[in-house]
Amino acid sequence: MSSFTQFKKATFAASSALLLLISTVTPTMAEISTPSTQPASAARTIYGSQMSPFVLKVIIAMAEKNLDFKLVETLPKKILHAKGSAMLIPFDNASPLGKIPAYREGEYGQEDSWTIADSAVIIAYLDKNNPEHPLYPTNAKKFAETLWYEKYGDEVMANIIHHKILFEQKIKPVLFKKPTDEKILKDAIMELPPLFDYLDGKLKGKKWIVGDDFTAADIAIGVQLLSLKKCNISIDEKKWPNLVRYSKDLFQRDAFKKNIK
Ligand SMILES: N[C@@H](CCC(=O)N[C@@H](CS)C(=O)NCC(=O)O)C(=O)O
Repeated sequence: MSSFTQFKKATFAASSALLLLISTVTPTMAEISTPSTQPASAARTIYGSQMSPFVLKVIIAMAEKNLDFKLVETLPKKILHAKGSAMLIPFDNASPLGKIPAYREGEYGQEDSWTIADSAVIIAYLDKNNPEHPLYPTNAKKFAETLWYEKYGDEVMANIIHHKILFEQKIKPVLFKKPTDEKILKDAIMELPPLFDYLDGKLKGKKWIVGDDFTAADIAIGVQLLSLKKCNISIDEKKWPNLVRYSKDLFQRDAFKKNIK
């Protein structure tokens, strides 16, 4: 490993540790910088909170690609408004829908500053602009499969795991100081087996979800599996052995390990 790569890894590790600390101390807003080796025009900023699996997707993708970034800690516009908190102007400027994550390159207010939103779009851009450690295959069919499984993670899995399970068990009590609705939680857990059946079947004989290469799809599925782990929901190895093996392999990757609290 080159000393440059080691330096980048070290700065990322330091930023992750800081980020962890700050998100524990103040869940609303903070700004953390990683010492960057890049010109100011290329400085990367992510707006969001690690509580969000979509933000985590981008953070993990950047770790996989050894890219430096600065996280500006913020909740989505809707939640800030509900809590009577102000929205950061640069975040407002970067996120047309007020959702997290949003991404900026360059400094807010500078002429060459550029923004884009949505985790899948941000990762696709980063991958195209930084070809080392690719997250999207060049083969057309594998590329399409990556897009499909990324969508499956972001939409099908997130609709149950993020919007119902993680929200009821973690987000609602912490952010809104409201009790978990146990019926919603229980019903959502009952919705998981068909998802596990599908993924387990697709993983048979494969290392990663589209084959031998780790892709953005594994990150999208992985962050949802990570949410289940945070909620102490385990996957039955007897019923879904391929999915359990895959989860273990995912969580062993450095980029995931750094973000498992
Ligand atoms: N498809 C988007 C989804 C982002 C998203 O829904 N983020 C949530 C936080 S986990 C959010 O900002 N919700 C606020 C809202 O829906 O207004 C992505 O992948 O970035």
